[in-house]
Amino acid sequence: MKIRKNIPVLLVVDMQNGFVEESELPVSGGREIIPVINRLMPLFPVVVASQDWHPPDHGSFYTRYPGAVPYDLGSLGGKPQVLWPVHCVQGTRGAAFIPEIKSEYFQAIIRKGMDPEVDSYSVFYDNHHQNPSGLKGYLLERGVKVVFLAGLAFDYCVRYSALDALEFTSEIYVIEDATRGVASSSMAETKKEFEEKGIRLIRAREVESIMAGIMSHLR
Ligand code: VGL
Ligand code: ZN
Repeated sequence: MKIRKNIPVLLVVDMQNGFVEESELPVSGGREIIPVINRLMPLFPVVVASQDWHPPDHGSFYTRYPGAVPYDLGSLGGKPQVLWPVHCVQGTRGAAFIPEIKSEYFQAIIRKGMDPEVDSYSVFYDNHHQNPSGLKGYLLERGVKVVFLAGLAFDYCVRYSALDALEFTSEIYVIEDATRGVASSSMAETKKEFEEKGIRLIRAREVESIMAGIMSHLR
């Protein structure tokens, strides 16, 4: 039997119409990372995408709270909750993958945020850390030990997915020119937390050389 080790995955987080400029929950510079991610995907033996996939009455939407405006801080299920604009509603254009992203490289797609009573930033768990998506088991069964992350948004779904990946590996790389964030304050907070937890920020051009090193050990 071939012993597989250190298999790397590229997690492509929420590259959906709803998160690009002038869209539902706009992330500035979101479109700029499309070609970067398209260039990176073919380098990876495992590529998994996530898709924010909310019901129309999701509890993270400001529209559920009379008098609220988008980006207010509210609460949901007893936890602080940013009240987001309505975004990524199941089956709508906002929820669909950005047409320019080469989704043919996605080997698996994990949808999240379906439960109206809890938000789900991480691709691995809901925000209460109660319901797993199954992605951890999928990756472990495929021998994945190194996690690279790209996509939207750096300070929310990329952040919490990277932190949850610490459960099964300490080799986590967030590709800084293949991600964009919602707000500068939470982006600064994210960078600080990544530094404290040993999650590394790298550039797309460094990925190639790191991957060459990893893949040479796999042969
Ligand atoms: C996201 C806020 C709400 C994300 C999803 O993909 O980062 N952010 N839903
Ligand atoms: Zn969402």
